[in-house]
Amino acid sequence: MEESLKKLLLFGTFLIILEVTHQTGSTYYIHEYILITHPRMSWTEAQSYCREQYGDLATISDVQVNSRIADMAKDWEEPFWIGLYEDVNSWKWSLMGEHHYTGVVEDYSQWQEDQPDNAGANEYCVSMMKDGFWRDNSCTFVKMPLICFAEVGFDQYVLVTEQKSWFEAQSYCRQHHTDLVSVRSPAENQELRSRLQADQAVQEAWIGLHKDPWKWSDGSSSSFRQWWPDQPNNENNSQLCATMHKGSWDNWTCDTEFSILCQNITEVTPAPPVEPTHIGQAVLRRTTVKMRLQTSSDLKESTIRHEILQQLEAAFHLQGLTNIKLIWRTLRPETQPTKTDSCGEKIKENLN
Ligand SMILES: [Ca+2]
Ligand SMILES: [Ca+2]
Repeated sequence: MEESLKKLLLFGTFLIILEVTHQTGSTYYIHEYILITHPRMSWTEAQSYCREQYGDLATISDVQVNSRIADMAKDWEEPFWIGLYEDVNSWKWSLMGEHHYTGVVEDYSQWQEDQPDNAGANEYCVSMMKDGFWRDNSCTFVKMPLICFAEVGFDQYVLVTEQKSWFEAQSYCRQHHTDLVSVRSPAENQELRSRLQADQAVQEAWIGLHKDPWKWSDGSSSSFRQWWPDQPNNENNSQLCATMHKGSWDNWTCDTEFSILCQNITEVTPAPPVEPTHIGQAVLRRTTVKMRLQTSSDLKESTIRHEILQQLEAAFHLQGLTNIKLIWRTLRPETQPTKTDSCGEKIKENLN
């Protein structure tokens, strides 16, 4: 790496721009990534800075872009913020449909104290315990019974005692009933709690609450991730923002001050080709015209020659040709071929 670029990395504001284009029809997008090494900022400050100065914090949407950015920043030893963050308030019910939630307490919840804690940074699905309180659990590693909701049938709550992961539970309920159960009110929570307490074998069961944890600052839906093997670990339940370092990602407390990676996306729509007009062609073309002038004036006089050009230009203006330039061109005097040139003599010799 050049010395000057190293200095820029250490003391300067930004590093380098990387361009990637995506084409849709004739429109394409130029993606620029800008690494700001100084000053260092919290993730929230970084987001504001990038939105003011460029477009947003960077979204890294595939392995090629990730490698190019890693390569661009290979001499920068510190982690830098990217646009990925964990949206802690993105809980939603598996069962969709507005009519199902009309007239109920908005965002009703019954979390156990200290929950949700996202232990191990992989708890994105929710269960109800025998005492009626909720906690977040791993959607894939933890298996337990489940409660389905049945829109039609004898009983709208169906306790299934088979041990399933949350995703298996969701599939089961959607296949055999309507969906995993939504808990919309204290009365409904109380009813479900009594169902759990009625079954001695059941300690805890999945309900329909879950979340898509990681989101991009620019709203992009890319699911590409490049975490280090032991990340994201959500140390102390406080690491909600993502950095990149040596090509892989880690989650950190968002208040930590790091360098930042911004992006700027420019939409380019090429203008349609313009058909040249007659006037345009005349302007662009240089034309030599031979003219026979009948005059008693001396055409070797420069004032006379200038006056003739002025009169010709005035005539063109009347025809609508305004952007033209006329100049005299000096021609070499024409020479008359002689009858005894070398070519003629050769022909004569051959004939003899
Ligand atoms: Ca938990
Ligand atoms: Ca971490």
